[in-house]
Amino acid sequence: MDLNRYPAEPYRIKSVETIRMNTREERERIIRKAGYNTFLIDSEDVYIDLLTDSGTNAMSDRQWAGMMLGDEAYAGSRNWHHLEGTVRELFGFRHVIPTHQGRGAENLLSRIAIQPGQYVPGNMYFTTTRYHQEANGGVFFDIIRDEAHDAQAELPFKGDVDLNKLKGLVDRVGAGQIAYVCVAVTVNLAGGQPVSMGNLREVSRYCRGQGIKVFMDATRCVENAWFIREREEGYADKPIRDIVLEQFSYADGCTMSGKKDCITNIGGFLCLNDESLFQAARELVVVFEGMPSYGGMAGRDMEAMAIGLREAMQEEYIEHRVKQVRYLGDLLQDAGVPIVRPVGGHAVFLDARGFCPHLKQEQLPAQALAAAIYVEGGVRAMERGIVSAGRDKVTGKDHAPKLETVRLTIPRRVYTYRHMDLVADTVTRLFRHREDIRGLKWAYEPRQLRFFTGRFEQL
Ligand code: PLI
Repeated sequence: MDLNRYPAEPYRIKSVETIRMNTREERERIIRKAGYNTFLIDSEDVYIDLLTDSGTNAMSDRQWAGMMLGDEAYAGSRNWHHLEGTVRELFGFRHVIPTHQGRGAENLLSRIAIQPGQYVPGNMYFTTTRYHQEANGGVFFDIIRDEAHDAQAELPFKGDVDLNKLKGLVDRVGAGQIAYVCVAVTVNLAGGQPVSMGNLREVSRYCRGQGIKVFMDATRCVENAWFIREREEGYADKPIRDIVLEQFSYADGCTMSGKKDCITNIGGFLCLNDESLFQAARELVVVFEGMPSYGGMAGRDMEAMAIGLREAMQEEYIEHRVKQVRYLGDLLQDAGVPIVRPVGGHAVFLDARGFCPHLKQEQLPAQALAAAIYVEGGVRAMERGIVSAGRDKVTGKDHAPKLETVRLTIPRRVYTYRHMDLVADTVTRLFRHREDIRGLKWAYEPRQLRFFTGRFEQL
């Protein structure tokens, strides 16, 4: 194996959790009982769990040691001061508001920064982000470059904002009708695709000129920084933490799911520079999350998050992280399996349209493919297509995204390269008899974020 292309783990294993493969017959019964929704399968019934990289991370010995230093006071916990100081130092924002996870921060930001009827332009939607924007009267408007919707377009920064789309919207509706611009680094549903520093700079310059605020979805900001260093001129020798800091210098604040790039199992926060927005968020956090010094987290969780965020910026960690994901992508690509190119930071996305050309989008090919992967080899993946996209709030019609994908999401520091071999083997075997995959129809469709708990039947 080429150790530069696929570096060895920069950690050794101190504690293990046993996993077990069940039989195909068992898995056929389990997936039927779960309504063909991988979210509804019990963890014990899964061999390799690639449902999400959210909260599924392995913490370090230092984080676990930090858990023992939890100061569980209701107010003014010392772990809060540690977390607040760490985020200010590493992200560069003036104010930090803790929340129980990322969507808690999205809820607060949407409530304080959106007036009903205002637009919220963003580089592709994310499920919970758009939910909170719309629940507060906002209208999501997609400003990602066109190629992000094309699984095969091989570009270094497929997550970039198309500035002409943003300018076109501002010219049409006026800057006063824009709540703020939301830029995700990286873009989850485009395949974990990064945004270039040049693009962040341009968006910031334009928005500042128009008096429009920019908030970043910082959830995978360290992975984004790694791609900037790998691909953008002038960054090859810059430390990751400097790149992260520069990214945020182009924003007025951010929402963060600590469950990803803080390498923890729970937690999040909202960052703001503006004083009046900060006051508004402080007033609201006590309603939805808890005191402004814990925001729904235990003291020990805040300690683990402060330590984890610093660990995420260690060079060896982030290089191994991104390249392990790439390893799985390369295996699948070499086997001829259609995947979203290039491989992003946290997951390999299978192109379900290419994998199941015999299924139409209304037959829910990605949902069916995720279920079939589980049956084939006990590997749990997630649908990221028409089911996740939900319905248009006004017309009630299904959003029909161009990208119909299944996400194989790699938890941080949890699995080895050999596990990736097994996943690739499972998916490749299924690919050889892909015409056996049957489409699905809804049996129960929840009204909000329907992918989490929806149920299906085979056609
Ligand atoms: O799951 P939360 O509430 O901590 O974070 C919400 C959230 C916000 N932004 C982005 C880009 C996300 O990916 C995200 C959560 N993602 C999940 C759960 C995932 O499986 O991708």
